[in-house]
Amino acid sequence: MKFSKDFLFGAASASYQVEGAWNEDGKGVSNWDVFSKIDGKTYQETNGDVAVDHYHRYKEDIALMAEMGLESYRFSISWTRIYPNGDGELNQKGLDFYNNVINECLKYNIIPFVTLYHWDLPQELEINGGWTNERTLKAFQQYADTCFKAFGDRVKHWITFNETVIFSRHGYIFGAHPPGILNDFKNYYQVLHNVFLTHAKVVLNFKDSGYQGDIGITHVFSPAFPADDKESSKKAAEHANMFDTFLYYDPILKGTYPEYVLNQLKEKGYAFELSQEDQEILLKAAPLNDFIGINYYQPMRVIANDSNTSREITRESSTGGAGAVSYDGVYQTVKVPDHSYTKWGWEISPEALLDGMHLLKNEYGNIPIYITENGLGDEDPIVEGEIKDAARIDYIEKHLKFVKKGISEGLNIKGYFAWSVIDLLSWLNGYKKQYGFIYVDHKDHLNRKKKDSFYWYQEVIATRGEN
Ligand code: BGP
Repeated sequence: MKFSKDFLFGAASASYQVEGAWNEDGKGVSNWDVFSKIDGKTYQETNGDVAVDHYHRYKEDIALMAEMGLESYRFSISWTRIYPNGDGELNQKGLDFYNNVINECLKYNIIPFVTLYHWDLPQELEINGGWTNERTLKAFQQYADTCFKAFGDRVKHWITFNETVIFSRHGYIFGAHPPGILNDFKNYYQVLHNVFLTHAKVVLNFKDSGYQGDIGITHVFSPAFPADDKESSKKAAEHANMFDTFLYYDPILKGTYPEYVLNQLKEKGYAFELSQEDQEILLKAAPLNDFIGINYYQPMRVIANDSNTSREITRESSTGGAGAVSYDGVYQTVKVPDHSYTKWGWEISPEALLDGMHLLKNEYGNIPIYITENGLGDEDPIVEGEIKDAARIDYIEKHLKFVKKGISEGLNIKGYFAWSVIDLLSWLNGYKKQYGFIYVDHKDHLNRKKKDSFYWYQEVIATRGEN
């Protein structure tokens, strides 16, 4: 079986991770521009000031994407290029840059798949409370509308937010993302809700204003499975899915929150403000989502957690990725000895992607799914100047096989975006954790070089994944 003509083969990036040019052409300062320079705040050896200089080299990069045969490029817009302070004055040069990127994609028939928010919040908004402040919620709606007006004649695929849960959890519980706060569960849940509500308002505006195209959100996707055969682990997996999947997918796709989680939060004193009006907005927007984007790297393997004492969650636990989550008295994630893991301890399980997507279908019906990120973070071997990333090829090949299987089983999967199109800045690991099809030589003027996986993906796209 081949992938159909309509299935989109893509690859992704995000503004802070690739662009650089952090203070050029009128761009304002983002929370990451500040946070990544605070000593001890991140694990990275460096920051995104220059990143891989995509801002100046987008033409070269998009030409390489075209050579690879890429059908769609998922990238994000840096809010502070458009509105340097988040709201207030508009920066024409920022609009010009993204107009150029979009036009360059279209020149090669590459479909631009645009994320409005991939974590780089204007610092002016961050210091005034970030996503806990109504001003940010309003500013985002204005920024989104500006983008729809400016680019909507050519952009037909919009993602409002990338991985709400990761930037909220890392920002308010792990302290590993801005604003760098530890263990503030109350604000973590409040921020989640504020962002879902903002998403709903943006979707309603998009549809009411008659903009043409598809709009959705991208969530991290780490479906939970029992780590062993114990009944208690099965129960723990059900609960983990409520906390770590349905809590995010329900408000978007059903317009409600899972009762079980709301009750748990009430008991622990973490309940967030949820007005009648908010609930009506969520309910109204839910059926208007055109797709759901899922970023899949690994599942969670869980067992019960009976502890009632609050475990301190630190930045150490956040580097383990989604697998390192635990909720006291409910569940905890564990490593399973005979499963395979990446160098960074992320489990490799293409089967769990398929099982997880069936879980989504059972819960939400057959809403179109785009896999908006999936890929292998590795330190790629260089042999005589060639980048021999066989492990990445193996990883993506296996995941695509299960995507294909999912389609044959009736899942409505519309496209696959590998993370990432080019080597870029990993939020917590600097430049040494590589994901790209294109290598960037940090010792030699950021020169680009095609990896083995570049040629492999080119062949996959050309043959529509026949092999
Ligand atoms: C996702 C983010 C991406 C990317 C990816 C890999 O959560 O949306 O921006 O960074 O994870 O993560 P990491 O770089 O930490 O390995």
